[in-house]
Amino acid sequence: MEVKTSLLDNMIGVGDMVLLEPLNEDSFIENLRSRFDHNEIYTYIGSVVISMNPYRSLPIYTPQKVEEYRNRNFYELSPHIYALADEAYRSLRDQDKDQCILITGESGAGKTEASKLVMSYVAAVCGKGQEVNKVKEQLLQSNPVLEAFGNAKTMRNDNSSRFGKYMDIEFDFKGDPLGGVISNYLLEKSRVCKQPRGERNFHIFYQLLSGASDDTLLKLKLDRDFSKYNYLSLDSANVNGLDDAASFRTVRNAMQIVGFMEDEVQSVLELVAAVLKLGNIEFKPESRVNGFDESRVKDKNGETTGGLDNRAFSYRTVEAKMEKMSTTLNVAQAYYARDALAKNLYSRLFSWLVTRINESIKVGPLFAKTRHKVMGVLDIYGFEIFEDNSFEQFIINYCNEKLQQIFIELTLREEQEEYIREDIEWTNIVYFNNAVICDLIENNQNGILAMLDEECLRPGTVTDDTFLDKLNTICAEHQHFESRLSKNSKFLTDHSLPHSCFRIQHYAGKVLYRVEGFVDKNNDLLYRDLSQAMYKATHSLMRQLFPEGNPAKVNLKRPPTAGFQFKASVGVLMKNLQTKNPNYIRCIKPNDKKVAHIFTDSLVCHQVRYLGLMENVRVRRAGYAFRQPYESCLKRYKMLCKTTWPQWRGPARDGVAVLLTDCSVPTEEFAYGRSKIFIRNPRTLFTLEERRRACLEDLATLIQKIYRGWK
Ligand code: AD9
Ligand code: MG
Repeated sequence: MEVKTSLLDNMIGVGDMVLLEPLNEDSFIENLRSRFDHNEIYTYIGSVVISMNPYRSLPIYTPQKVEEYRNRNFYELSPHIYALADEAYRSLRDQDKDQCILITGESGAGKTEASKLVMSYVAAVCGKGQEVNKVKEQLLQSNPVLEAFGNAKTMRNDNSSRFGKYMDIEFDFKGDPLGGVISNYLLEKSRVCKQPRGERNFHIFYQLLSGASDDTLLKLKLDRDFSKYNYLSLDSANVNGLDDAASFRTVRNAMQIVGFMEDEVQSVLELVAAVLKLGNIEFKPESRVNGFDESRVKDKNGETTGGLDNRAFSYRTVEAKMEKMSTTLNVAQAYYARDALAKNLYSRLFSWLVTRINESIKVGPLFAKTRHKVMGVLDIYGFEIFEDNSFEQFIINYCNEKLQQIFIELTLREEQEEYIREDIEWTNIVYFNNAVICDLIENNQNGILAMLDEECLRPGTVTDDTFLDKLNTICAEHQHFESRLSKNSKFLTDHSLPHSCFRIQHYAGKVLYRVEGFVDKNNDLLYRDLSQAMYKATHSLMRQLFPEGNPAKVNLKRPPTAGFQFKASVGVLMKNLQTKNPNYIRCIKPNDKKVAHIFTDSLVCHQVRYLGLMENVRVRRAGYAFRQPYESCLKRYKMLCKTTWPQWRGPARDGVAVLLTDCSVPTEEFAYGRSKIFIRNPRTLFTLEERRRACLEDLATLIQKIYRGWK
């Protein structure tokens, strides 16, 4: 039987890099380019999908496309993210394997869009019925809500995720969605008070001011004019292609679908307004009291703080050994306290939103106890290199290192180890393993995060510089670490490294980090007076967000640092991912200008290199595209030959041998492992699948005939 695979025929370039001839970096990039030029933005490396950001909407996500890809084999049609989504969904439904979709790539490469495409595809093909549709709608509508509060315009991306998100979608045994759970990772809250040049605050602020009715703004005591608010950057307040007012309506609508009550929405908007107003509080120096400077709120119209006890900004109470001491804050400290409060208020509001959404989308009590099949979708902030990089970039890039590590573990290392385990002849492929960089950051004894924590907890004067000194002495020998004291010259290409900086050679490139603010951001402390003032507020959601402000619940224990919490939650995430079958989408950004039609070779090449895509193809090529335990292989295809059908008596391995000979599969196409059969070319598998399908159809027709005969 002649079977066509779309990976080779009638195609621009080759659809699967595994089939590329000759294979080298130039031909790889050229293949991506020619496909991109013809709107073919997806290309495979075996089962990995490479996705090029087209920066314009393509007509390839229509309901017809969904139908086209539905229940089709991965290699049957031209490469598409839908094929990956379909494959993942079907293995989950039919083979009972939990799946995860891992989407990586740098900022602006298309991860968030990809995650939404996967979710909408799965929603389109799974289950039907009123209840199920409601669940789907709620899961999908959680996206606009979280994006409004957690995304912002940055230099790299007009809709950049400033938080990490992992969503488990849960299905019942039939593959109908039951609900989901979202986990969020460290929101970049420094953005609330200050944004780098050319960037904006979180979308919701602009959306609220542009899109809310006059009446709502009046109630919130807000002005439509962005320029009235210190926390809103003005040079880039309006972004081409973003309609804040329309987005506001979308977000309100989405909140309603997700299940927010009207008074909850109101409360949320009140707190968003409170953050804006906090930013407008100003302080003036007051006379010196007992020899100390003291600050007072300059409250122009008496409304900026909306009932908040202003004294919270003027004093700080320290409790030690049952004693309470009040110290006054000077003007700089008062501003610091104000900003700390705004950042905390906003990020706690964000976490509350996630919790609230989870309440709505969680699996109903009727199903809570039965086993669910789970599909996890991970969409985090992408790797970032700015001119000035701070604690936030450090955390974001650490997270990306961990994901790269998972990719290496599961695709490169695991693949090679399997050949050894199965005793299949194999030439080793050399690849860069970034485990050393992960270790530099997260090692419990002398990793950068541990040293930062040590500094934060150490008594005495702790500054960013003492932290850097510590790094300089301990990490100076590390081959991926650079500082002025660095003894390792391998990566030290210039001696112009500023005093207050260190540099890490990440898997995706070198990043210079400025230590200013590291200690403070890691400490993430809020003066207790402020929490208490918040707790005293009449606003019930506000009180709820600052439970530690409850005087009855004074806890002298220090909360864990931001770095510690992040590391712990990333650790849990990695463990979770490892229990699932991974599906990879590797996103690539074609240019730095956020525009369509431009493909910058050097930029693409850099990403192809650091994502390890060439190594990925080599491992795939040197090896076998498909493998299956003998028993499963025999069970699935035994109908294709007379000898093994209907019951093979004997070892499964021998049965598979008979099967492959009967099906005339050339001997160079497969290899026998200890427990599995290895098949080299996806085409072979595809041919078997096609034949099986034809066989089943014949069988069905036969049964119908017999049935009719009986009648
Ligand atoms: V970041 O790490 O969160 O800063 P992402 O998530 O990788 O980044 P995102 O998905 O937000 O990038 O994509 C950036 C922009 O590229 C989107 O806002 C779209 O305008 C554009 N994009 C990305 N993928 C597609 C696509 N498949 N079709 C059309 C796309 N446009
Ligand atoms: Mg994103």
